[in-house]
Amino acid sequence: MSPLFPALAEGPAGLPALAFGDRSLTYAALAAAAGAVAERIGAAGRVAVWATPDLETAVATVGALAAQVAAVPLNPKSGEKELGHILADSTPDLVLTAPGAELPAALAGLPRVEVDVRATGTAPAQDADDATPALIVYTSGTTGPPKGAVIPRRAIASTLDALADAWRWTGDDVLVHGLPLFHVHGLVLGILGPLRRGGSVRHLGRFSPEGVARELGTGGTMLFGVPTMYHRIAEALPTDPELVKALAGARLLVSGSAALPMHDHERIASATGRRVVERYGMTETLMNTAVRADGEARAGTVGVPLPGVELRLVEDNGTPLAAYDGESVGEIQVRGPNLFTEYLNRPDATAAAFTADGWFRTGDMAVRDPDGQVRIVGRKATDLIKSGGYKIGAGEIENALLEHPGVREAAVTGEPDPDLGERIVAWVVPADPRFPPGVEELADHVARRLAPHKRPRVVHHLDALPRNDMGKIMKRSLGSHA
Ligand code: MCA
Ligand code: AMP
Repeated sequence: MSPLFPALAEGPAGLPALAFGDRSLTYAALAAAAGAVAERIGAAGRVAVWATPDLETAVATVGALAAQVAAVPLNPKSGEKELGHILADSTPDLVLTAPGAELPAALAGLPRVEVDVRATGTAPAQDADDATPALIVYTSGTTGPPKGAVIPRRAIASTLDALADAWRWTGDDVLVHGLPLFHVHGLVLGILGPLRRGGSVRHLGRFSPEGVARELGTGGTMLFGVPTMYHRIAEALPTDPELVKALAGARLLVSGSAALPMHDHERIASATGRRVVERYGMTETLMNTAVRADGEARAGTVGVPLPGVELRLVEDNGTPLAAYDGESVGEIQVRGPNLFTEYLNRPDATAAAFTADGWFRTGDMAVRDPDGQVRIVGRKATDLIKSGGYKIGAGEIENALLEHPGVREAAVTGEPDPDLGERIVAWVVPADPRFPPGVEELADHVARRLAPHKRPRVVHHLDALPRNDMGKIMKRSLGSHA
């Protein structure tokens, strides 16, 4: 397979590749620093990356890819239980960090390699097999702890090239975003994407509408974000003429990771004259569909299948839907070079995720318009919650809540939230009704064990959870108990 980043070897050496605030690296400096990482980790089986929103995370990942060592990006806000699970499951040989980063106790047992962005080294020349695991990204399911999706080099190359085709994404583009770097959206699309094109990325460190206005207003051409970020932009537009100007001047505004509500689409379009385009992907599949830069930006659709991606809608019994009538709903199944290989150490879950002939079951429900555009209408599992663009399993939060001494029983649901898309709601039967644990206490408990974005935002106390004759919790009837 050809190199993932041709520009690193033969590209515009003096051009900017990465910028995080006022810290930046040219292609030549990135090649040298990533080469030094590759030299140091060459013999490792797998490495963890402490994925803070910094230059070092990008250099660490490019270095691991150059060494052909699979990288496991870690959320630096992971709680002890989640981190413990990911480390026990992925067994990295070492952890790559920024110099001086403070690491939690769970990582104390691992050798620590600090990334020096000024170092000079040369990545060992190796023939890369496109099936080689490049990244292992942890993603939540409905129950149990997150699973590690093993993403091969082939998937990264094919998804980024397909997006380049859809969006006319070239080395002239300057991408702006403030996405976290431990998920596909921020890391693969947001960092590896520009590098594969020989273009550049300006990362905001932390998302803010002001940061977007500044970077898009001074040369940025594209913006990537989750709907919560576009919602916050839509809120800021009426009082921020700089932001209006910056968005109006951008070449492409892209939203993904969850559905962008029509109201935010409309507010941004009417203030800036620009329509946000959506694309649809998943950790396991990278990108499946996109609204094309040369296509009609019809609000509410996620566009058409990307080149190389086969996509079909199937009925409950597995029969593919024959017609694109804009009405018949089916589960999206996909096949193509963009897919992950397996869930690490979970052959059972891997087998269940695919049909006998290799289609991946996404669990997303959609219709297709007569012209082939895909519109997502829902999700098969009610126990998956999308909050701020993060996928969160109800089961893992319920398990964490049950470990709190004040909780006897717990159920978790998602409810609509204008900012987050969905917010996490906990329904709790207290161990002692006289001292029911409050929302702050339970939020802290979950944030400490799992991650802050998994914390419940609302807690309801009940005498008992509604159950059916089989003893199963009837989540759909919980709303009437609020
Ligand atoms: C508040 N905080 C707490 C607590 N309460 N921390 C610990 N314990 C507590 N009890 C802290 C938070 O950690 C955070 O800290 C601050 O308060 C505010 O948190 P919050 O309101 O939750 O969120 P936010 O920081 O405002 O974040 C909104 C966001 C974020 C920026 C939109 O949700 C985000 O970055 N989402 C992106 C998700 C994403 O990339 N998904 C991609 C996966 P502090 O202020 O220190 O930060 S999907 C994917 O990859 C597929 C392939 C796809 O299709 O894209
Ligand atoms: P994750 O597992 O965190 O990678 O999230 C993948 C899920 O995000 C998909 O299965 C969809 O449910 C959702 N998703 C991603 N992009 C979109 C979009 N543009 N519109 C609606 N849902 C989306």
